[in-house]
Parts: sequence; structure tokens; C-alpha cells
Amino acid sequence: MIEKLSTSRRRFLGWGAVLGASLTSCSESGEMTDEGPSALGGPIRKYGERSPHEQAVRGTRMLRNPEVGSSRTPLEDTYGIITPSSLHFERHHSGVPNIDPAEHRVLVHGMVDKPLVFTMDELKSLPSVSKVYFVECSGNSGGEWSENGGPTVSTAFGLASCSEWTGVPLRALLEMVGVQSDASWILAEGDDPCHMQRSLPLAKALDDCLLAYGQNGEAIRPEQGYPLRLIAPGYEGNTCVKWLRRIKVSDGPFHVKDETSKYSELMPDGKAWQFTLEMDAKSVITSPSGGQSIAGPGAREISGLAWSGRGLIERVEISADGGETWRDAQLQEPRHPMAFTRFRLPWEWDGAPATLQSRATDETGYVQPTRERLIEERGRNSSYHNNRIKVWHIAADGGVTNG
Ligand SMILES: Nc1nc2c(c(=O)[nH]1)N[C@H]1C(S)=C(S)[C@@H](COP(=O)(O)O)O[C@H]1N2
Ligand SMILES: [Mo]
Repeated sequence: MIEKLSTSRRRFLGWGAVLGASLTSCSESGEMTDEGPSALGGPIRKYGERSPHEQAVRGTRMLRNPEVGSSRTPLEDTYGIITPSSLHFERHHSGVPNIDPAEHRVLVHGMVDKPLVFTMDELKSLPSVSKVYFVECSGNSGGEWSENGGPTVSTAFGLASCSEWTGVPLRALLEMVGVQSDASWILAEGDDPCHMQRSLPLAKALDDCLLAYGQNGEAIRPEQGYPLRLIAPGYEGNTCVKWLRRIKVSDGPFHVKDETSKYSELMPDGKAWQFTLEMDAKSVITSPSGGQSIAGPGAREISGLAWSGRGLIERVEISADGGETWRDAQLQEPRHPMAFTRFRLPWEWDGAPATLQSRATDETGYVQPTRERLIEERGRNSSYHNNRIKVWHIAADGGVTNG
């Protein structure tokens, strides 16, 4: 369906028009009555819980047994840019270990002048930083290589979350052990039964990698790597090794199983790309989105999330007419590099079937591609790193579906 520019322009509104429109739909009756105090409310709690009226949960996917698999953030039920820790997605290759922080040690060795072992208390005594970063599994949206990668935002995009992480820059530890001049890579290793390992360029380790023990104001959750995880900002989630117990410095990548048999991408020419570490710019409209239903024609807000492994999100455009015309969404400030950016745009649905999509541009000028362009460039052999422009279809009855 191709619309005239003037018609589709009118479907995006200014804030004033939206407020006016929504006010007229609000009830004007129903005054509050003052009946004075009644029975007391609930008791004071030592550790808080959400309202029993809130039901959002992570969808889970087990691989072979309950300890191995993933759970997905219901992004359509989150506000702003921070994912509540209880709803942060999980991906475990061998279950969540129960680690006593008093017993936990981190060894830093390899091509260094003085190998050192750190306790958690020693790490916590070093100068710390707090930063907002997303973590995204490179397998996120793997189903989106096909026309329809899953019915909801959660199923198709839920292997991505965003937290404020607190910890020690990895650079501080590397300076303490004294990295030798011909070193160029590091290995990070976890303390779970599979001893997850990944190689990372030394330059990244020295730049912005974080050894995080805090998440959203409290200790990092067991599922996220308690008591310590690596955060490699903007890199594929697999490199953010949880339950971190060892850093080894070397003069090349280690070619461990999780960067050879997995997390590599087979190209149409039969060669595989390795170390596709940065997550490309991506965005998705979370409201309205698949599985939701628009009550009826009228003013409402289009809202969603955008992120890039290469820095700040500079721009998000929205089309409501199948890509014929695009409008700039408002970006929530402050924006953080390698973090979720919330975007919003007032919109009026006229009740006709519509096609919604969002297109992100990051600070390097990289623009999120269509599915067709992605397939042209990389073929269909690999399921990783899909950042296609996401399309939602709105039917005349208000139902929203993936497409
Ligand atoms: N030690 C260890 N680290 C790990 C994993 C793991 O199974 N073991 N899974 C990795 C993968 S594939 C991803 S996508 C992220 C997921 O982080 P999260 O569970 O905190 O969301 O952790 C990574 N770090
Ligand atoms: Mo992952």
C-alpha cells in the first residue's frame, strides 16, 4: 500500500495534538470521594517486590536440560532504558554456579611481568566506575533471518538487556601485572562447569572492559555472573564471560571452542568469519508490537529501543507506511554509548492496516539494513548477528503481528 506523502505526514502528530486528542478520550466524571482512613495497608518489607498486579516474566528455552538454555527479557514490558535485574535475559552453557565471594579468586597471568591473584575484597578496594551498557547475545533475533522470527518482541529480540554495571576497569589489573610489549590478545575464563572461554583483543581490554560486581545498584545477580563478570561493551554477549576466574595475556587469539565451533559465521563463499565481536546498530519498536492489540483508532505513542556496539545511537526513524516515508523519533536523554536508547514518537492510528518499522543510525554513520540487504551481504548459512529493520503489521482490528 503506497500512501501519499501528505496523508502519512498527518498520521504523525506533535505532542500538543496528542495531549489534546487523548484528553478528549479521558473520562471527565468519576470524582474522588474522601471517606477518611480505612484499614492500614501492607507491612514494611526488608526486600522489595513488584506489585502482584504486574505479571511480566522471562520466556525460557531449555536446551536438553533445565540448566542449559536461555531466558528472554520481555522488552515490551519494560520502560526507559534499564532492564530490571529480575528480567535480564540469561544464557548459560552449563547452569548457574553457586559461588561464595569469600572463596572466589581471579588469576591474571600469561605474558605479564608479575602474575597476580585477586580476591573480591581486593578488587572492590580498587577505584570503581558505574556505566550503562547493553548485553546482547549474538544469536538474538536469529529467527529474523526468515520472514517471521517469532510472534513477540520478547521471542524475537529478548536476548538483549541493559543494566548499570559497577566494577573495576580491566585496564587497572593489567597495569598492575605489567603487560609485556608484544602481547596483543587476552583470554577470559569463567568458573562454571563448562569453563566458558573467549579471546578478546588487548586493545579492547585496555580501552573499556569492566570487571563488574554491581548491577543496577546491588550485587550482580547469580544468573549474570555473581560475584564477578566481564563486560566487554558493545561486543557479542558471549565475550562477557560470567563468573570470571582467569585472564590470560597472549600474543594472539586462543581459538577456543566458543570461537571456532560456535560464534563464527559461515559466509556464502564457504569461508567463516571469526571474531565478529561488535554488535551492529539495531532497533525495534516495542509498542505497539507483535502480540499486542491496539484498542481502536486514535492518538498513541510509538516507542522502542535502539542500540549499537559501536557507540551512541544518533538517530532513529520510524515509518508507518511500509517504508515510503520516515519521521525522526525523539531519543531519550542522556544517551550512553553501547547502551539501550529509548525512542518515542506520537502517532495517530486511523484504523487502516499499517506497517510499522524503525531504522537506527549510530554515531559512525552505520544505518540498520533491511533483511534483504543482510541476506545479500551474508547469505543464509549463519544465524548470528541479525540486525535487520524490524517490521510489525497492524491489522484493521488492531492486532499486531510479526512480519
Ligand atoms: N561463564 C560463562 N559466561 C558466559 C556464558 C556462559 O554460559 N558461561 N554465556 C555467554 C553468553 S552466550 C551470553 S549471550 C551472555 C549472557 O549473559 P546474561 O546471562 O547475563 O544475559 O553471557 C556469556 N557469558
Ligand atoms: Mo550468547
